[in-house]
Amino acid sequence: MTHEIAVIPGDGIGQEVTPAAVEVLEAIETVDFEFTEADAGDAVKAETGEALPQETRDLAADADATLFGAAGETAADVILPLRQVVGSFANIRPAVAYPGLDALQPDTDLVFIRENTEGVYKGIESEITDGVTTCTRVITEEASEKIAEFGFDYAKQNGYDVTIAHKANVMRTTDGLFLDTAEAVGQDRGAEYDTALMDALAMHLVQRPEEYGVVICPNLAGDMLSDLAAGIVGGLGLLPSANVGEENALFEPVHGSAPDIAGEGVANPSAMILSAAMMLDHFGYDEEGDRVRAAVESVLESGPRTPDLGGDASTDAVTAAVVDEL
Ligand code: GGG
Repeated sequence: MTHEIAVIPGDGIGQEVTPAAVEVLEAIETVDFEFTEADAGDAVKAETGEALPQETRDLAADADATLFGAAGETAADVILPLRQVVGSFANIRPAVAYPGLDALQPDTDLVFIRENTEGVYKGIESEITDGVTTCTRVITEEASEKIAEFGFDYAKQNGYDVTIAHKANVMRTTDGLFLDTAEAVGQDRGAEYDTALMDALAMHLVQRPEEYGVVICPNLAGDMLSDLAAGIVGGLGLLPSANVGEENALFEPVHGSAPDIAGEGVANPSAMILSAAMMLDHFGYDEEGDRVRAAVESVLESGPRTPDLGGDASTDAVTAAVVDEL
């Protein structure tokens, strides 16, 4: 069976790490992919006036899955609509400390299960008068229940404890609903779980991440806490993600376009390659997904490494080493 994959490199280092993931997937002889590339992002907007052309939307909608690189200034016009195009309601973001790397917290093994459709990322903003702006935060029972069910299922299947992150002491109505709904899901299942105020949780994740496993969070909190977790495991070059829907999915690194290093050929491809491994899992190729993760882990441990991890290797050299390991 051939899987049709939409490949959308996007901006900045997305142009460098996305081909790396495709190269790794092409090296797996037991799975057949057909890759079709499309444009999105700042550069295509500058050229055509549109950050997400209709043909790119259509490609992602019709594909079996999408590999996405990175969004820059046009993130709100690119990655948020793309997540809608694939019907994604959950963003899975694992943050793992790999052996041999100089992680601030070497015992970290976290998975953020981020609500992917609402919160402040609903994009309802306005300037009501000169110098006064508003943002409407949308939290619904339906979306909160769906992400909590997904999070509790994921934790059970993968052997993690559950923490529900919220700020219901301040955002009483919106996060009150998120918290009550997620707790009800846990109680219905007779599952054990903890709840945590997301500001205190940010500190505890830095100090003692080993006490946490799956963290179910509202949208913005999931985006921020996962970047924080990247900081304790060695940087954003290490965190993959899966945007999961009922029938379609999109896989992307947690990092953005990194304009400071874009074009230099030194971006760490690990997050993008690990996102491709999550895509293999998604299609049921668990053994192949594990092989890719093992190859990345081995290269992270023994090198070559890109400059973000203290090395001087290029993106291409790291990718070639991962392919060799495979
Ligand atoms: N590949 C991830 C990416 O491009 N991130 C840029 C960004 O701003 N993302 C916002 C989000 O993940 O919601």
